Amino acid sequence: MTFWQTWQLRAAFAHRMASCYGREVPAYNTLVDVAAEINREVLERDGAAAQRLGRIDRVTAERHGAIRIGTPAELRAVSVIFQALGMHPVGFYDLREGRDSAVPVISTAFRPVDAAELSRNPFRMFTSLLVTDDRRFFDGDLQHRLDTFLDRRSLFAPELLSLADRAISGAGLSDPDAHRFLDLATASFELSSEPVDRAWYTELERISAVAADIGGLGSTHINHLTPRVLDIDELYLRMSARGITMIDTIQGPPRWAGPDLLLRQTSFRALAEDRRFRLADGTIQPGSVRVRFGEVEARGIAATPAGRDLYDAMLVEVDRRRLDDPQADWNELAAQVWAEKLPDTELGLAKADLAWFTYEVADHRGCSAPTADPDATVAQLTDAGVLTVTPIVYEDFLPRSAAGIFKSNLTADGAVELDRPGVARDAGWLSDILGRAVAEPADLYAAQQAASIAAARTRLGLPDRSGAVTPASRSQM
Ligand code: OOG
Ligand code: NI
Repeated sequence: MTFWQTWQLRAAFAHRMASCYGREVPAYNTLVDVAAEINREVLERDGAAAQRLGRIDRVTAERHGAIRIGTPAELRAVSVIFQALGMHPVGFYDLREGRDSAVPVISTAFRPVDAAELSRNPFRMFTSLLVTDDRRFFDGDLQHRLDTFLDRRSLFAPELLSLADRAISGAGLSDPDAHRFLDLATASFELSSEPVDRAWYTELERISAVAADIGGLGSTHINHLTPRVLDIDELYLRMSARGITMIDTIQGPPRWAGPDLLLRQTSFRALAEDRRFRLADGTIQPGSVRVRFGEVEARGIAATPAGRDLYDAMLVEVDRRRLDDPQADWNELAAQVWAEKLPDTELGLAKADLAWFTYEVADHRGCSAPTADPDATVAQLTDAGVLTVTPIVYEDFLPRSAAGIFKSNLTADGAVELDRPGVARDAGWLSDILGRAVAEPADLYAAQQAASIAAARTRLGLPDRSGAVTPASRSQM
């Protein structure tokens, strides 16, 4: 290759992260093997239905990673590297809020945003930033020492950042530059063998293992890399059967009879990894930490804001029923709630405006459909067989699941003073730090759905009404 386009850099980066992480955490390779084995079986069993939410080659290659960063300046730098890979900040997640799972970070996900880029390679990175000035976690003295420590470290070489700038302005890199860029980018996320300051790490760990993982080290590293699987319940059983300890649950929606919605995730428990520690007297001692785990996910259809509200309300309802019946199986209760409240077909979800879809003119109608009534709604045209629906895959994350994933891998709860005032952070703050807008997931899905409706109307010779469709509005045609 003489010139590497943005998506080729992204695919190569994802690939390199996988080799690096598989070397560092070999159980990850087992997870990938089992996921691939299950995907092959589901494809054989379900045929086309297995590819309803993405072609099998996309699903098999699909990964998300997670990294944790210490300062706004570090976050800005990492954002430039991801921009060079065609990955843009989407969504704002505040993980400090959970009453029993508070973690001192806020997060966003860097990912491709348009459909063509997603189908070339959907690699995304869940990126968390430590909030050192949040008094619920860090007092003034500790914040000061933490900030000083973090300001002294340098995670990304200037050469890497200038190659990233070049990749952004040129929409890719020449062959030698691409290799250098990928080498430097990958190395930035490799686990360092530098000894860890024992006293400092332990002090932070008492507050939060996540704080220690970020602020206790002189460098950053990939925390986990997550393959996508088509049957996560089966994966959970098969990993357990191989003697790998999984966390207690699958996070997110339950297994149920209707279409997959949003995102289901689970992980194996963080493994003890060898680290060298430097003691106060300067001696180096072997030890271990448990912060990295292996996660796997099953992706479903993207929910509209109304669908998200319903999702949140259903989770609350499951919690409520569980209080009444603590022995009940969570999945069973949840599947009941889902069956009561959620339409169990794609079309039902589309008509209730609970999930996002793209619409296309059905093949047999050819280029023009003279009977299409200009006033017909999307639902009417779909019922009449003029339009077909295709679900839009959920490309983002879920705050409650993310908090659960963080939490289920911590060995201790840490110390948080929830009654102290926190420090306000939101998507606007994050956009200012990054110097580019953090996209709202719903806007991206709404635009994709609206564009498909506009294209279908054009094909049917109907007047353009795309101006009438605003983000997250009902899907009237
Ligand atoms: C991130 C945890 C959240 C997900 O997939 O929801 C996450 C982390 O542990 O750094 O990865
Ligand atoms: Ni994850």
